[in-house]
Amino acid sequence: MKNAKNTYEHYDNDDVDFQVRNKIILFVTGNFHKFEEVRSILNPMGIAVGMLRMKEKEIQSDHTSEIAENSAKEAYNRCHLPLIVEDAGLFIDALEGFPGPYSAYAYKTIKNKGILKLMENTQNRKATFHATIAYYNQKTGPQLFEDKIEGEITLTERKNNNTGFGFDPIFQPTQSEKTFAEMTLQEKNSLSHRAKAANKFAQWYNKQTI
Ligand code: ITT
Repeated sequence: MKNAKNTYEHYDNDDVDFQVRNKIILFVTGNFHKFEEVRSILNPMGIAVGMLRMKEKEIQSDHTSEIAENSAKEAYNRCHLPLIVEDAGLFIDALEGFPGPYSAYAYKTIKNKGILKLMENTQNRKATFHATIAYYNQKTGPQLFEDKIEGEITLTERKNNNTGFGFDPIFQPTQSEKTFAEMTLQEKNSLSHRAKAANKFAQWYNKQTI
């Protein structure tokens, strides 16, 4: 009993809070695919990550970095735990960067078929996926990690069963013969915008003494 009491005395609320805080990062997202992709990068690098569905209203901006930074601050102000958010977008050259920051809306409304329709007579199929991961905790404030992957919009949707999400069936990275939706999670993670940003984040995080 004495030991138990000592234990409680030792780990007062602040200590417990501190210890838990430094073991788990929350990924604030409503998208389970994104969570799975990021978790499969971070876990092997010793970073445990939990998914928190707490959708904030996103600001409008042309840059995924501004959206991610703002969302991270807003989410931190609500839950006061170390967290990441990620904002991604598909920027299509021939459509002047559309859907870019409007990717979620475009996917919900016109979907892949609508994008292919817009590109019907277009020779220039170049497109880039951008991702920004924003980390936030009280000590570091916002920290941003960005990357991108170039490729092209395919002529038709191509996918394997149960792999990929969103624009994956119409995006083929330059280095590959497959669309993202024809790849395994590991294959997508070896190339993707999100995986590269997650790697940058993990390398930075593992050097911190927070
Ligand atoms: P959050 O809750 O994390 O915001 P979301 O699905 O709204 O989830 P984003 O705003 O980052 O995510 O991305 C906008 C859309 O872009 C997303 O819904 C997908 O349709 C598409 N997208 C993003 N990353 C993608 C990827 O790796 N592969 C295919 N489509 C992707």
